[in-house]
Amino acid sequence: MKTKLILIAIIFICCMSCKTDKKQNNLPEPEIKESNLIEIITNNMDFQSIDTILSGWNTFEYINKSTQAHFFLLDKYPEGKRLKNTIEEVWPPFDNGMEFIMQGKMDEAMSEFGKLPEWFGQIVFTGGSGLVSPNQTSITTVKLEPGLYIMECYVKMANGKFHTSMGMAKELYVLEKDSGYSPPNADIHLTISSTEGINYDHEFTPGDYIFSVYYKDQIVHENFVGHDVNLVKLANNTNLEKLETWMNWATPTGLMDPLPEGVIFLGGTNDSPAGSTQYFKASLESGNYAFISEVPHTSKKGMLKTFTVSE
Ligand SMILES: [Cu+2]
Repeated sequence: MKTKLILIAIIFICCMSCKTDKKQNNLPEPEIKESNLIEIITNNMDFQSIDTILSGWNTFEYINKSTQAHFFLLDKYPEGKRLKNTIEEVWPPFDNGMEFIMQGKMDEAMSEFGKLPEWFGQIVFTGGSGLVSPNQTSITTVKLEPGLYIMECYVKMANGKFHTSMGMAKELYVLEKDSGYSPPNADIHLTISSTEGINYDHEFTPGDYIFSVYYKDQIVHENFVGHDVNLVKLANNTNLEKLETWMNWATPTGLMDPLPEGVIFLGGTNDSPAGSTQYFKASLESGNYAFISEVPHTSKKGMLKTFTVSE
């Protein structure tokens, strides 16, 4: 059972790829991006971006022009697997499993997740943005090894369907050639770990900041995904318990439209391996904010940290 859960988790995180045919000549011609800023636009349930980038440090500007919240997560695929394999082998168990979760049939859901292919466990979740609310933009810097990645968003629509199945899954080729870029200089250093939660040492005043996020460790949480960091602007009356419950996709209304009330997601850094560091930019104004992970029981785990920005 445990193995099945882990498998599910992995699948979930990634959600999409390919066929065993390894013919490199089937790959699209590289479209090399020399600029350090890679634009990704979501108009509805899509990722509009270039298909091929250099390896090493890359900075992504993710512009959400849609009416729903999204993120992008970069899943490094095992050799020979592509989006087609995910559509055929990974999406059906996830879609069926989610339907069972919504019906309260957890045993049946687990049994569906147990049908995930063995290679799902070899996917490496390599970072990306945190959640981004409608009309918000996030800037995230990530270090990427060469290989084939699937860029995905597994937020759910109001009917429980994953955005991946609606078109938010895209192949991204990372070439051997290194971008030569260095990571930015961070103003605020965050660490996240399964035992200590999210930590930082800084007083916040209004302004523009670059945050670094160091993943001291990484584990598979109860909902089968790893921890990440999302920056959230809170209203005066935001119900934090509702936000905490919403952040767990494996609940019937978790990570699903509509967003909890009084919450604006401003990006962050997505699930990535132990020892990795990602960066994100954000502008803070006076008011209340939180850092929160997309896992269950964030307050108990130290992965829900509220803070106030004051003049
Ligand atoms: Cu989405």
